[in-house]
Amino acid sequence: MIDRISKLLARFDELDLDAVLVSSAYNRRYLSGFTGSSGYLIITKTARYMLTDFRYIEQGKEQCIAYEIIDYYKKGLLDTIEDILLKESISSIGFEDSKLTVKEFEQLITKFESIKWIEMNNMIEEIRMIKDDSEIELIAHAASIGDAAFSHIIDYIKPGMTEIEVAIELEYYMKKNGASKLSFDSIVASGKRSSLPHAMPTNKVIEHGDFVTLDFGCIYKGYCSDMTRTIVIGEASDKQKEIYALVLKAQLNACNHIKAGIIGKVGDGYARDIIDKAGYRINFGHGLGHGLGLEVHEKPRLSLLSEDLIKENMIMSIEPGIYIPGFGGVRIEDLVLITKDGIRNFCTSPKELIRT
Ligand SMILES: [Mn+2]
Repeated sequence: MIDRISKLLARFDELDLDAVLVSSAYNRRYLSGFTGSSGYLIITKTARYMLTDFRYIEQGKEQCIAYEIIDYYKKGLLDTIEDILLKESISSIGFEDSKLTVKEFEQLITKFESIKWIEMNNMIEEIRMIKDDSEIELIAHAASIGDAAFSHIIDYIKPGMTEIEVAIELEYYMKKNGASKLSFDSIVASGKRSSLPHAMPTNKVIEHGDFVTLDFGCIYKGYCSDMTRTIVIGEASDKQKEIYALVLKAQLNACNHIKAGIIGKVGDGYARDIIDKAGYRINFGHGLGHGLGLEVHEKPRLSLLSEDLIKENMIMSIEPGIYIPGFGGVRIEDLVLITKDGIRNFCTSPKELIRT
């Protein structure tokens, strides 16, 4: 935690900050280790406070060793903040402008008129883009639960099952194998429904000849995984083979070329150009990938317009797809660590077309 706090302190001068107020759950957890549902951090150049309520005092003391824990219910939140700001002689404080509600912000600026409230502009989210060793290890483990779940599900899935039955089995397997929750609602889309990039599982029965796209992930000790595979039930048609081979070619080309130092739109192009040249430009309408960590979608992005600089120790998805209404779709998604020379792929599941 101290390393993460140091990274934040190193950026205080950019915005002329004396302190920051952190109110959002993911940033709070990142900077303190606190897993509870309610709490505020106040971090100054020399002191750290975690404000929470009675339910979390004991837990806070265990998890947030670097912080002084204060029960703000005793005096009320605003008066508790006031005590700290006075004690620490704070005259300017950064806040999470993309997280605080308008009402919360108005209460703060009304109560503390003499203090300068400064928008942090996702400063903490930017620090979170670069993963430290412990985060890399947890995400790798979350991804390994996903790989194991996929290998289980390709033995389990049979024609006649519904999409919902398959999704439940996936989710049960991940939770039974160490996941605390899902990182998002699992996608199981079969047959023509596989042309819907974010289809929710339904009672549709999986049939012989269907493409089935499985996009799923879990949370392990707070960190997400995310992977996608498309399989075919029984024999693939020539058209299915063609589309699948094209998405795979694009995905492999991106995996082979993405490395630290490129710009997001260049990374996106490694996959998109191949799909465009084959005539499927309009069938790949989403970005190639996104950052991932405590949240399943984080900065940076690999997309058509992304100017984000891709750096070492970012963790990103690489997930091209082709979606053809009335026919179906294919997406192949791996989760990778960006390295100086390329990537380290956390997903070990096979990528050639699996027929079950
Ligand atoms: Mn994804």
